Amino acid sequence: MAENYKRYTVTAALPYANGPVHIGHVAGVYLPADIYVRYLRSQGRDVKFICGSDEHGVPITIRAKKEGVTPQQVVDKYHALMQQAFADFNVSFDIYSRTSSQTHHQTASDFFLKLYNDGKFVEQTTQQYFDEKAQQFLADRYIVGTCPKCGNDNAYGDQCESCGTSLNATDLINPKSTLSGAVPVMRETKHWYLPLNDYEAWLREWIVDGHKGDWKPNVYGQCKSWIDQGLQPRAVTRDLDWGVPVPLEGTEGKVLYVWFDAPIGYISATKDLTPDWETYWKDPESKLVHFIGKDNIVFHCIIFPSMLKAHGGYVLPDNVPANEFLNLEGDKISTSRNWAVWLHEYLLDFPGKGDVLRYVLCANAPETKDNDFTWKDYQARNNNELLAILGNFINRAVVLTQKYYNGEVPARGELTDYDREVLGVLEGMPMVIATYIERYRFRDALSELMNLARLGNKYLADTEPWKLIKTDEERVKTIMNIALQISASLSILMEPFLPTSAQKLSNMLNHPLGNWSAAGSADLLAVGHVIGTPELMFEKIEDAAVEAQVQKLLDTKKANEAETAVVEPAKENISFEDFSRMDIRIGTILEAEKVAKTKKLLKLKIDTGIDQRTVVSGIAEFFNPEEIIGQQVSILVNLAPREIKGITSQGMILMAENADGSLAFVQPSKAVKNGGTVS
Ligand code: B3M
Ligand code: ZN
Repeated sequence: MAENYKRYTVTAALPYANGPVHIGHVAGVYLPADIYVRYLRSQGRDVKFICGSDEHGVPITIRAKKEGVTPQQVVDKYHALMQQAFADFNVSFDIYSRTSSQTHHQTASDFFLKLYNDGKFVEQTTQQYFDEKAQQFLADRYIVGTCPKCGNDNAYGDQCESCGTSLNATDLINPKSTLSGAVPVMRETKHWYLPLNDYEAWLREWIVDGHKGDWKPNVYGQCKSWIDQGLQPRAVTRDLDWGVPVPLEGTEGKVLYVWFDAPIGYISATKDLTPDWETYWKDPESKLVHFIGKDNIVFHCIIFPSMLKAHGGYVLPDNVPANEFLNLEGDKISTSRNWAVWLHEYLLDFPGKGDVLRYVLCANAPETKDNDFTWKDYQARNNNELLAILGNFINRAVVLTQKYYNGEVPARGELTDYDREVLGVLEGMPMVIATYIERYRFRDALSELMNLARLGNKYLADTEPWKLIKTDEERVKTIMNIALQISASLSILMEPFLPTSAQKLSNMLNHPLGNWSAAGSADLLAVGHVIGTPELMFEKIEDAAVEAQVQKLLDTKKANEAETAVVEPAKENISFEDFSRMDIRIGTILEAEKVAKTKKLLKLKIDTGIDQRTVVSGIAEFFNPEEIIGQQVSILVNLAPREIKGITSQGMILMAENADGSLAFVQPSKAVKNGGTVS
């Protein structure tokens, strides 16, 4: 495809090193970026794929506090974990750097100083929120309150994640410290601001007029609406002790705002990667593309470009193909609630199945709207698509070639109309897929790839070489040649999406993965070329495997509910005499039956040691009558008898209530003689 650019600088959002990577991150950012980059490389284009851990900011210090360790320990742990998970998942970064690196601190400091010296900042002393208990200024995620735009009660001091609005802490309604829960007071402090209002006209021209139509509607729409509302100066420093120190005299206790330093991390990482980094960032023939999630749009489309513009000399992003969010089994993915499928855990639970997840997350990517990941869909897409269509086609082509021709590619004879039609589709496919990829429409690209496999499958099913071999050997040679050419093209075209499977297929065909431009050819595999041995590209995923994952999520849900359940406050004190008036004994359940026409009631016969008596108890929802016979329970024997549904209940069984409302017997820890007192 014709492109005016000579080289590509592709970045993927730097994930906060405050937790592992989950499938939402993967589907939103890292997978589309990796597909794009692998495709560009296959096209022979010059590309650098940049990422690294975002190790500053309040998300890190909050996590450190929660885990009872230092911020450095937090970032060391999660940086290593994420780097490994990305590598195991075949995300092909050219560098995975980190913002705590020396290079980054230097680069970010220099960037700040250049803007400072050029008079691009406004210095302002203002009243900011301060937590008197924690003795700390509250910025960003240290403060929550109600979003003035959408009413979300949990908006952060720098952004509302519900509506995406970028905020200043002073915009919040009813602000509260997340450190102590205290209502903050105002205190004076000095900071440096980037006057975004000065860039408004320029941003309008560059985005609103310049990128209409080529930026995704969700990205374009958000940008336009911010610009239309009017931009305000934005503080680029913070009163915190974790981050890149402000490189000015007399600024102890101040660091660069994490969203000021993090995007500069793309530049520092490129510096660590290549001495030629400036070409990738400054030459107008370099195409800069930022892959991000939708909550990062304002930072990549408004703030960072304004920083680059203020600095001068840098290229601006050609595109920012932000995705929407992926939900999990109908619920928003959440690190704090552990509602996620963690990439490193997935790779442990499903060894060798990285490509399956890549396939499912791309096929169902949240490109234009939020989407839902379910384990049922994961299983279905593997079994009905990867295995039944792609795997099945390849397997037939390779196995039959081995069987009929000892693996030698047969020559085509005369072509039928059907053959010509199939070869025509094959020839056009690389361009169709490329066009989608270059427009960041990865779902559509993948779906076309599968259409090619589907066509191959149908071609074999229609022509039935396994039957024809008995009557028309010559015709079968043509059919198998065509099936093999489709397979070879598939190996090239699928590589960006399914790199491990593509490599397997290339081994099976004994043909190296070629350049994109080779795909589509009817003569990719030469006549007489000997292919390799068949191996399985995909295998069936059984119910048990996905059920185990669903169970894991149900356990998480339960644990969350238990954690958030309120423990009732203690009742008023009573005297020992009050207590000793209660006569509680250990007894044994002799009989149990449901009380007719009720949902909750069981009629029990209990040996209290004193006598055998009837007790009506509201426990039927939690116990089967048969299963509780013989169990020991605690019973209040001197409770005045009560009439319940026409039955006289003599006493009350003591029950303990769980967070989910379920009930348990209060039982002795070892057998006690019936009538034993509880005191
Ligand atoms: N760490 C936010 C995030 O993980 C942030 C991205 C930085 S990209 C320069 O959503
Ligand atoms: Zn909001």
